[in-house]
Amino acid sequence: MTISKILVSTVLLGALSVFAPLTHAKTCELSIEGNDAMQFNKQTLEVAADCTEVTLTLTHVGKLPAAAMGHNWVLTETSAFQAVAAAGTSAGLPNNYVPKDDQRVIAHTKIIGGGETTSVTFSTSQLKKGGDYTFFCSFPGHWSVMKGKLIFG
Ligand SMILES: [Cu+2]
Repeated sequence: MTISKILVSTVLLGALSVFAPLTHAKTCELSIEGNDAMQFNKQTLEVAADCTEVTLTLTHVGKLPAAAMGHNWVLTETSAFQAVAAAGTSAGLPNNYVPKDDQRVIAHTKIIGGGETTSVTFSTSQLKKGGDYTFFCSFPGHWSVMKGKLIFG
């Protein structure tokens, strides 16, 4: 970040704190692992109600390359997840198996291979407390087993 961007951010934060003194930004950290056996190590991820942002870190603890056993982390409403997974297969690896500019995608990482780590930060303003959200890997064939629920609130 350049000095001028930091200064602008500082000024903006200062202005926000004057106009909205009760609003506190809180970034919450989530982590999950994928492996060479096509598995995530968690079936549930929980985000506390006071988190304003979430940073999700995905680590591929296997050894296989992305072309053979790639993993990503995609979040949608549960009602949309199968359709988004199918659209992701059509989108292909150059698009990280995620449909471009699709409003149903709340957040996603890129596809990574064994030994790699990636992360994504997103605002919880897109989430409703108590909503039904599914995270999954959209690599073709993975989403039927590599999936779980994200709970907010
Ligand atoms: Cu996968």
